[in-house]
Amino acid sequence: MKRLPICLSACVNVGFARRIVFAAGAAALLAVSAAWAAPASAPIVLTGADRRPATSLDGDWASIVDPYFSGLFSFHHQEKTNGWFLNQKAKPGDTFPIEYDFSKAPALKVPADWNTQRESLFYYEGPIWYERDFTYQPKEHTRTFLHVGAANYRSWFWVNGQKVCEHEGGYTSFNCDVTAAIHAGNNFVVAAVDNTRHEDNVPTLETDWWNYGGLTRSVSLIDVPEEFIDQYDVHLSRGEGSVIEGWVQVEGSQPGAKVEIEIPELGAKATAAVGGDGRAVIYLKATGLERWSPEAPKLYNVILRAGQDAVKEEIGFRTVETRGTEILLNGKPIFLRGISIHAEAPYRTGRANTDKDAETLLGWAKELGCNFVRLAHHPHDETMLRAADRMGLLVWSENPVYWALEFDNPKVLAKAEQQLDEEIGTSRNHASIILWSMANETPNNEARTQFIETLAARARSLDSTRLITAALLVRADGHTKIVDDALGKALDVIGVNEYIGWYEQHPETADSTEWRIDYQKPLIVSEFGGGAKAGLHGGENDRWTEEYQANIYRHQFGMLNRIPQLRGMSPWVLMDFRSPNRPLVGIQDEFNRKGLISDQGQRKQAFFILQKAYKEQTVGKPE
Ligand code: GCB
Repeated sequence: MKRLPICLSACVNVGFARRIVFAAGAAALLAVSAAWAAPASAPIVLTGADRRPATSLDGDWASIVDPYFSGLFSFHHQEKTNGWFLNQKAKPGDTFPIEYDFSKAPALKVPADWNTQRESLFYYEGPIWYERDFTYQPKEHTRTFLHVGAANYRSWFWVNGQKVCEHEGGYTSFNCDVTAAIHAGNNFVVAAVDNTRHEDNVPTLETDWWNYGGLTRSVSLIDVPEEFIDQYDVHLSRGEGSVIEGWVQVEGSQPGAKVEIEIPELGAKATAAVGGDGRAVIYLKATGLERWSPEAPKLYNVILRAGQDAVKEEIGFRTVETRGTEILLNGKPIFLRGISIHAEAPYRTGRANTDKDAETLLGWAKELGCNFVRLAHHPHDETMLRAADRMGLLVWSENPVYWALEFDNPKVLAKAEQQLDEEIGTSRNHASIILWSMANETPNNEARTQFIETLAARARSLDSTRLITAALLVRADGHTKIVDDALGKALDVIGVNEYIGWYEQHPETADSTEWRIDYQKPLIVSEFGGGAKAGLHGGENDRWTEEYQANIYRHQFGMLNRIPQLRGMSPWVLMDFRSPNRPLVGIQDEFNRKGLISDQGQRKQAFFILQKAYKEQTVGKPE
């Protein structure tokens, strides 16, 4: 199916024919937004983009800090036609001044947040411009995408002065079609990235993590043939023994075009024809298939072919479902021994985005005895998911619907939907992901419930093979914790956060706490814990000491074991992480200290308490 031009729902691709008008002085300050072409079709996702040959644009980019966004907006706040995206150089005889020069501007590294690169940017919230020169040799009959791993929060991209896209949402990847803008030889790409928080963003003004800005994940150029594999979903059928099913979405194809799937190790191969919607439905008998599990995280090389295009993937095959209050992995009840993880980089701080970050964080989770991680509070870098697949860790993947969004604002719903589409579209082939989480600690009201029910229905329609969850708030009546949030109806697995012994009462209060859960569904206690500064010691009742935190953990296990439908837990949190809400000098110093491990890798006492409980399986039971 031919779909041109292609862009994201929030990524507005400018029509191919549009030309930048070079003009001088105030006359150039024309509003151009109105001239933009609306997105003509569904966005390009490029599932498995990290598996495709690519030209990396990582490294040093020239940067200009632009707090008033004067590189894009005129003094009367109209969008400029001669903004800094033109990357102009002053020439003798110019009739107007060029007040910026990327060639003299200091560098920022990509991929990385800007906050931890330059002291003056530590608290910065606003727009920053990036520019990078590159040489390129476009090939005939190919399309070229600028693939952006993530840009927090809003971003604009131009190639050789021509606008190629805009995107909103800081934690998902997107693709700008640059085919018409790129040429043989020297090229340049300019990006403006703005991490200003707004009430109608997803997430909104308030969060409990650092608002790291910038091109925080890798940027590359990906060439594909005119007919190419955009998205695919390859998974084990729940129903039949060893049947692999799913679909492949081919862009630029004609109905009837052939798609092939091959798993060489199993000697399995099948072909399917693309339908009128560009999608080929896969059905492949895979006799002798070894299932993926935390104990044996077997991955197979899977090759997908369509016309001249091919993607070589590594995919694990497993099933996940619920039966009453049980969670079944490959048909067997499982208890999720988990830990929550923020995308904070170990040792260096900043946004986690490398293989090494992923291996360190997930290595610690393994050391703890986990078979499960909650990747909070937004989609993490693909490197985390690849590592979880390899290391055998089950994953709760979360969209950034956090605390109190503007739930009655349809535009906010559209933003959340777009981010959910991107999350599922890009990460749906990871065996590790078993849960899509729709939200964290949202207020219990009708607008909220409707909003998240809409998201849950969308997630199910995009992917019926996984379970839907959300981390709910709990109310209390005396010593009884009550889970009756209306949102529970829309979930397959109920997540609940509680902070007995930290935000309420004392660690021992857990001993006499009972739970009333109004849903006969599996329950995960998705957060509990308390803060401790690594190396600070004292009595069990001295807040901020390792002993106090350890005491919270000790008292939780008995209570958790009294919840009949408890099927998992992911205490808060693996490692200390930066948050501006945590200014307590000498203790927090702008870190949330609820980590079991400090940001410098020191294990706190509670780490060993939880490790023992997990290794000896004294907490939790699968059925
Ligand atoms: C929560 C939030 C999490 C916070 C944590 C805390 O309930 O879900 O984002 O960081 O509590 O430390 O207060």
